[in-house]
Amino acid sequence: MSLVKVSRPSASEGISPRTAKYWYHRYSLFSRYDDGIKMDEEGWFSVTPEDIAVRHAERSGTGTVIDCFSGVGGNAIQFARRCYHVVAIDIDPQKVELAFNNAKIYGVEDYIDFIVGDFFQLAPFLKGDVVFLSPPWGGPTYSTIDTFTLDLLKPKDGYSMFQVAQKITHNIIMFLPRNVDLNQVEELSWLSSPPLNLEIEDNYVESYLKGITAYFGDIAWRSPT
Ligand code: MGP
Ligand code: SAH
Repeated sequence: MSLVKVSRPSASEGISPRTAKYWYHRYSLFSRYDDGIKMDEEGWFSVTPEDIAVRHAERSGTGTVIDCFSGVGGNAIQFARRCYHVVAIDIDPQKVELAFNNAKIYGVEDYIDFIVGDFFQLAPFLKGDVVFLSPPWGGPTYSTIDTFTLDLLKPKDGYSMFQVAQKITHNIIMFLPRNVDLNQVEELSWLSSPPLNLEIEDNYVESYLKGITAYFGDIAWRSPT
C-alpha cells in the first residue's frame, strides 16, 4: 500500500472556503511564501501574482511609484525591488500590517512608506512619477459578469479614480479584470487633452489569463527597465 500525503492549508493561513483555491497557487502569488508570508481573506483573492507584479515594476521606471491600493503588498514589494521609492496606501490597517510583514520577507521594507488611509483623501497631497491602481473589483464574482464595466470598480468608479490619479501624474498603470470593457479603458485615455498614450497588456500565469494591465502616458510602449 502506498500513502499519498495531501498538503492542506493550516488554520493560521487566513484561508476560508471561498479562498482555498488560491492557496494551491500560493507560490505563484509569492515565491517566498514559505518564509513567512501572511495573508487575509481579501488578500488571497486580490494579490497580484508575483510574475505579473514583476512585469508591472519593470515597466514603471526607476522613480517614485504610488501604489494607491496596496493590499498585502504583492505589487509594492516588486516596485520596491526596482524603483527608487514606493508609497503604499491601504485603507485597511490589517492589510498594511500584512504588507509590512511581507515586505520584510523580501528585505525591501525600508524602501516603502506604508500609509493607512483613503487614497481619495490623500491624493491631493501625493507626489510621484507613476501611479499604480489595483482597486477592489467587487470580490471573486467579478468573473461571472460578461463584460466588467468601469463603474463596477470600488470604492469609486474607474472614471473618477482615473481623474483623481491624473492630478498626480499622467503616468498611470491600472490592473483590471480580464473581462473589462476595453472600449471604456480606451475612453480613459481621451479624458486628457491631448489624449494620453495607451498600451494594453494581457497578463498570464502559465497559460491562464489573470488580468489586464493598461499603461497610460509616457510609460506606454516603453521598454522594461
Ligand atoms: P480570480 O479570477 O479570482 O482567480 O483572480 P483565478 O485563479 O483566475 O480563478 P478562476 O477560477 O476564474 O480561474 C485572478 C487574479 O485577479 C488574482 O490572482 C488577482 O491578482 C486578481 N484579482 C482578483 N480580484 C477579485 C481582484 C480584486 O478585487 N482587486 C484586484 N486588484 N485584483 C484582483
Ligand atoms: N495589488 C494588491 C492588491 C490590492 S486589493 C496586492 O498585490 O497585494 C485592493 C485593496 O484596496 C484592498 O486591500 C483594500 O483594502 C484597498 N482599498 C479599498 N478602498 C480603498 C481606499 N479608498 N483607499 C486605499 N485603499 C483602499
